[in-house]
Amino acid sequence: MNFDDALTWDGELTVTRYDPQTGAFFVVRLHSTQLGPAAGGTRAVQYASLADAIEDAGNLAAAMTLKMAVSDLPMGGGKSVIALPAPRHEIDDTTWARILTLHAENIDKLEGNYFTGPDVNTNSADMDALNDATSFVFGRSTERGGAGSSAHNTALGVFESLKATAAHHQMGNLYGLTILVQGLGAVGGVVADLASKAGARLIVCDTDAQRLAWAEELGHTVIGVDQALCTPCDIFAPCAMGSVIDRRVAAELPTRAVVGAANNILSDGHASTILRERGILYAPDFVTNAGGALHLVGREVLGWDKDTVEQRTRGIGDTLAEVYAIAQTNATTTDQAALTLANRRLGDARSNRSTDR
Ligand code: NAD
Ligand code: PPY
Repeated sequence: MNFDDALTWDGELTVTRYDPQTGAFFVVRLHSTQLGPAAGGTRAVQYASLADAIEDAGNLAAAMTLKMAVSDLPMGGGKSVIALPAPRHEIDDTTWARILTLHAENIDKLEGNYFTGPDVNTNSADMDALNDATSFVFGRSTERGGAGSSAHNTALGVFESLKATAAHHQMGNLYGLTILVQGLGAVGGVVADLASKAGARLIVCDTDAQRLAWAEELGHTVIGVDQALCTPCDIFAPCAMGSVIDRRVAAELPTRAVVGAANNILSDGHASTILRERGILYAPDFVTNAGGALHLVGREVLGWDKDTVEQRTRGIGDTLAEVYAIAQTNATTTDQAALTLANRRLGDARSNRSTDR
């Protein structure tokens, strides 16, 4: 086991558990409870090593802290990772049910300091199953009284971010722009749809042939997944997985802007500097993909109706414009500017607490 991450991570708590019966390894990481209980989804994927799973959970939990802070939501940041013994589609129903039962136990033991929700490979039906054994779950099905899938709202926030980015970067509106969407899943599919209706020309890729057939029927240009980082476009929209842009990719990506749904798009602290030097406008992911958090926390914690959730999600475009303005004023990367905005809120919470005493 590599302990480097444990020694350098700046979060509050890491919980791990191994289940020999299924081979699943559970990681729950609470990065911050400063603004409220930590919240963030449960991701169930295979990892090359347990150390990778722990590190991924830590990076994702830290991003949740920033997402909640920039979105003005009264929650902290956390995330669960279930490192699976096989690809999700190869895991049978009985094994999956046991994995969810054990994970519900993990969450329940945290006694409300952490709320989970859907993430990669978990959905509202899985949240219903978790809810059989713990109440600290967002995103149950609407039939079970939950907020349901957050994907549509996440896509709406990404769409607003595309518009705000085009406007700021002298590209006008989306009409006639070429947008490359990597990943046509629950979020990327809707992003492509909204952008296409706004007059953009879509280039798309996915590993799933069914999704590509649907895209072709709609008249989008389909490319191979290995072409995603070398096909020229006006805006690159990563909506599949994170860590797609390291410093090498940043130096060559043939685009004018990056706006996506994926968490932790940049795998490397230096990538944002290189993008900036090349004049590529990067929309920080924890700002653009906050529509899911606004939906789940808005509906289930703050009692917002659908219109309020939509109005707040459309406001993501204004938050992004503020980030771009800070970056210009401070002559920093947009990533640094978004951190400044998030830390302002985290700092306000700290100073409010000390004046309360
Ligand atoms: P999803 O699983 O529905 O979609 C992902 C899609 O990407 C699938 O169609 C998959 O086949 C495709 N894909 C996988 N590997 C690929 C590759 N190498 N190249 C191209 N396509 C590939 O997931 P989703 O809910 O649409 O989420 C997409 C991303 O957005 C994830 O990174 C997720 O963490 C992030 N995100 C989602 C939400 C939400 O509300 N769903 C909120 C915040 C962030
Ligand atoms: C994310 O937005 O990345 C999530 O993990 C979804 C989420 C948001 C807020 C609470 C729980 C899950």
